[in-house]
Amino acid sequence: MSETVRAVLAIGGNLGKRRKTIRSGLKALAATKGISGVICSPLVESAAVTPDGVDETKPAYLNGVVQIETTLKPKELLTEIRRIETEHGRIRLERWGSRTLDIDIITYGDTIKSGKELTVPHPRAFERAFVLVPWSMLDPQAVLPGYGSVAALADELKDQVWLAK
Ligand code: A4P
Ligand code: MG
Repeated sequence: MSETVRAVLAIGGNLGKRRKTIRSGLKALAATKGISGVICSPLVESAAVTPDGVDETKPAYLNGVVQIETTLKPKELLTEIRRIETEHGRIRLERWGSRTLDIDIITYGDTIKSGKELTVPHPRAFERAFVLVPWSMLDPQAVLPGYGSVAALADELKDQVWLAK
């Protein structure tokens, strides 16, 4: 039997019926062999962050953070989340471009690794309000390996997101 690891995922999108797509993405995660105990944070809304900075002309994002228990290895988990993104109409055109559904691996247990295909913890999680704020709501005690308390990091950036209606 493979070891069960707790992983934290970020889920979000800014195109189409955002809440419906996220809900469907969560169902797809829960239905995936090797993934159990799917719990999602409250969803927050924020302006699109692009390589040129915040762009309020782009559709706003809806984001949440998801805790899972998994027996999948990190690369297997990445394969499954890519499959789920594609099934939800994700098309990759430009870096940080608008999308129906994005799922990123924020942490995988306490693993720290930097690779071509996968880096965990996610290299930009520490500076992203749309990850830190919902994560701190889901788990006020959470720690981002290498950076410390998620709640403390979230507190610095909380003005950048708002609770989705
Ligand atoms: N990859 C490496 N590490 C990881 C990881 N920990 N989790 C690789 C997931 N993927 C990881 O990702 C590009 C490649 O990163 C993958 O093929 C994988 O091998 P992608 O999902 O195809 O493209 P992306 O999401 O545009 O790239 P990236 O760099 O992950 O984007 P970010 O940093 O996640 O930013 N603004 C708001 N308000 N809300 C958002 O959710 N998201 C982004 C995407 C930009 N602006 C946003 C939001
Ligand atoms: Mg991504």
